[in-house]
This record gives sequence, C-alpha cells and structure tokens, in this order.
Amino acid sequence: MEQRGLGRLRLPGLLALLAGLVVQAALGTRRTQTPRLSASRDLNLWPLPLSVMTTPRLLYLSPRNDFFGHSPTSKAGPSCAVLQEAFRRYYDYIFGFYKWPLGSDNIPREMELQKLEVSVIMDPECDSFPSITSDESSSGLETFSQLIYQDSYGTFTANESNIVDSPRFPHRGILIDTSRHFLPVKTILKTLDAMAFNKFNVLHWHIVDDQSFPYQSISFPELSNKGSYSLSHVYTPNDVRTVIEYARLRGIRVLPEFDSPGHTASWGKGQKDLLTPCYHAREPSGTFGPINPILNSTYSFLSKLFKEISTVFPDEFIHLGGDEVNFNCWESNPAVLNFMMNKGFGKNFKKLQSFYMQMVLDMISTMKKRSIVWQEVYDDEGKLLPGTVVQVWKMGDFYKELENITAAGFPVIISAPWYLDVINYGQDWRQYYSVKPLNFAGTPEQKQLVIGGEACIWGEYVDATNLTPRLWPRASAVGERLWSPQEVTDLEDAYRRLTRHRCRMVRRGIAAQPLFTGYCEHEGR
Ligand code: CP6
Repeated sequence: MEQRGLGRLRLPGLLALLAGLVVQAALGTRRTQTPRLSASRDLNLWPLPLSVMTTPRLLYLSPRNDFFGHSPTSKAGPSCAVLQEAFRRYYDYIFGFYKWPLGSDNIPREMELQKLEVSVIMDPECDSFPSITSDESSSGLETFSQLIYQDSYGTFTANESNIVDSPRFPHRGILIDTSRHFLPVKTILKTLDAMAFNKFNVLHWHIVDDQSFPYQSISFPELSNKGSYSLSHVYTPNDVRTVIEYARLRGIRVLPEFDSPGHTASWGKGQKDLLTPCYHAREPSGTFGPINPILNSTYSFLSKLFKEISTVFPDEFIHLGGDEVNFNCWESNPAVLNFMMNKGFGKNFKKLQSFYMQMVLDMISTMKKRSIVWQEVYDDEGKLLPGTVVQVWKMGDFYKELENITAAGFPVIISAPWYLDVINYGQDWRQYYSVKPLNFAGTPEQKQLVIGGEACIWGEYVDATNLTPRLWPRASAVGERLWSPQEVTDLEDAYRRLTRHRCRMVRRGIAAQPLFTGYCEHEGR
C-alpha cells in the first residue's frame, strides 16, 4: 500500500528526553505485522493498536496551554490546520472534562510531561482531503488521549508507553441514511466526532432514496424543492461543505451515495419523465417505477447531476447504488419491452439493469472518479470497469460472495454482517466483533481485495433521537474488527476495554448506550 500523507504521528525528541514517552511511527504495510501487546491488560485503548508496550513508570501531565507542539524536525508546523485543530480538540478531551487537580504544581519535575511534541515524518496532508491511500493521520492523538487518566489525587497520568499503530483495512465506514429520516447537520457532526474516537475514516452518506430527496442540487433545485420532506428538511450546498470540512479535519472521507435506478421515487417529484410509467391492462396506471432507462433525456439529466456531485464531493469515489431494482414496472411498460427487443435483451431485465448501470459507470469514469456499487450490479454481470468497488450487503452466504467477487478481481467492502439498525435483546456487539472478514477461500491476492467494511444504520426506524445510542458503542465493535490485527479476538478483554471506551465516549458528549449492567467513573454527584 502506498504510504503518503500526514504520516504517523511521531512524538519523540524532546519529549522522549524529558519524559521517556514515545509514540512512534509505524511504517509497515497492512497485515504484515503481528500485534505485540505487553502490559496492556489494564489499559483501555479502543481500537487496540498494532503494538502497545507500557512500562510501570508513571508520567504526570500538566494541563498547560502549550501542551501540544510541533517538533523542530516535523514536516508540519503551525500552519497545518488539520494538526492545529486536532491539538485544540485533544487538549479538551484530555484535560477539559475533568476538574484540574489542586496539587498539579507538586509533580516531581523529572516525572512531568510538559510537552507533547508531534513529528510528522511524511509529507503532510494539511490542506487536502483524505483518500483511500492516505496514511492515517491524527489517529495517533486519539490513542495518546486514551492513555491518560486521572489518578486518585486527580493528577493526569500515563504509563510510559511505546505504541506502533497502523490500520488493518483502509476503508472503515459508517453508513447513514438521511432519506428515510432527515438527520440535522449537528447530528451528522456528532457522528463524525464518534467516528474519530473509533478510528472510522469513511462517512458513507446514503443521502437520498425513495422517501425523500434532501440534497439541494445546484443544477436541479426542483429535486429537493419537490422531493424533500419539507423545505427545511434539506442539505444546502453550505451544509454539505460543513460536513465535508468537519470530516476532513478528523481524517474522514465523505462518500456520497446517489442510489439508482431503484430507490428513486422521490427523484420523480422534481424531474419530469425521469421515472418509468407503470402500466396496468395496457394503460398507464399512474404509478411510477425505477428510473426510465430507455430515454436519452434520462442520461443527459444524470450526466449533469453526477457532474455536479463529482465537484461538490471531493472524494475519489461516488457510490452509485444499483441495489434492489424491482423489474415489475419495467415489465409492464410496452415501450420498455420494445426497447429491450431492439437491443436483443429479450425478456432479461438484468440485461436492462446492466445497460443502465454501464451508462452511469461510464459517466463516472469520464469524470475521473471511481465507482462503488451494491453487489447486485456485480451479480447481474455488468461488465464492470476494473477497480470498481463492490459492496456486499446480502446476509445469505456473504463469504461465498466475497470469494466470487475477489476471484473476478474486484475490490470489496463488507457490510452484510453489520446492520446496526437491526436490534436484538442482549450483547449483539459480540457477533459484530467475531466476524472474520477474510474467512473465505481465496488466494492472498483475493484477500488483499477486501478493502474494509461498513457498519450501516439504515433510517427506516432511526432519526436524530435514537441514532447515536443505537450506533455506539455497537459500531465500535466493527471499528476494532477493521482497525486492529486479526489476532485481536479476545471477547472478555474486548468487553472490559469497550465498557471503559463507552464511558469515555459518554464523557466526551456521545450518548452511547451501555453494554450491560454497571456504571461509569465520571458519573455521580
Ligand atoms: N435501503 C436501500 C435499504 C436497504 C438497501 N438499500 C436494506 C435492505 C435490507 C436490509 C438492510 C438494508 N434499507 N436503499 C440494501 C442495500 Cl436487511
């Protein structure tokens, strides 16, 4: 894997001299290193880093305003907004949520950590957007912040530690659905905060669907004027920029999904002749089906819409959907049947779906973007451009599907075992945690094609009132599965760390639900 970007945070130099705490760079490629864990038993790191070594030596921190700083040898400096903003946030996460100890002046000097020097050793991505090949940036500060606790005197304390870290998979996503229920921007920003605490790096924004079209398009304002739940249930261009920038500062990519040709009922309200008219007894029934794949006007509309999307969203990828297309309406429509006859598709509607997807996929590639599609698009034998990413969502035998798709040479994203909108009594996080993403028959090359996974929180039964507790800490289990080495599978150790991580999230303002009975240290009067 290409290594570039912000680089690991390396915190040696002066810091190491003064205090002996080193959080150093990991330069290895993924899956080539095994975890080394020593004395990590009583730590509460989540997700567990590649390697943690702690000593019994305690270091004390003083909450000085200039606690974070750039090392003289760092490739980044005070003009690096991503780092400056991260310093500000993590100062608050470490010091801001507690009462400061009265005795913090009395720390023996040789045991006091006065400064955390951050050294970036790769060319930093201070102003650009994170990408699939980015080295994972400010995650080093998250781990550092998790090492620190207050001792019984209230002093900020950390064990001397050496942490080497690097993610197992480069794509670690959360899917949110803003069509079934509108999610206010501030709820999305909260989700991005929680994602950063769990080292997720992709917000898969399933922004529109049958029920509503909240995306305010610049080229086609009628789509949201007519297709949103109301004129206040809309994401303006400014809202979208806010989400993208907030995500960028946390090392998170925003992956937009505009799902078609199915799941598009709301699109039809503001765009005449876009959807297929369904027929009943040789007459138009007044109802509409998927996008109409037989009209030139469809493709000129889509081309203009996707051109806009490709400039509004800076990510290299656009998700095109392609799932769950209901063929009944196409089948009822005489003009569609005629078109299929002329194209030689006979009565094979999968060929018509492929024809449509191929047109959209070609558009995206001329826009110099890459496409992600749901698994049906692969299953239905579309001739996919190499590099098209296939997302596996059907629960059935998803390991078999992973085997097939990777054997055909396509990168895959796994979401089948991780539908977090589905709730059960008990500790279902254990199932999410126990998934083995590479547990299918295949060559090492095939395994390399698994680029990661996504925890999905579909919106039929979820809005701003229950999104956060339903996602967290259950999604944290997925986060560790995608970040930590594959050998990290001990459920009891995970339970212990996750219980504390959940309390840490609550302390940081995330309304994460409890795993089981118990309490958080920060609670009480
Ligand atoms: N919406 C869209 C959904 C689902 C999909 N696409 C979905 C279907 C079944 C389950 C979970 C989600 N709600 N547009 C399929 C990817 Cl179990």
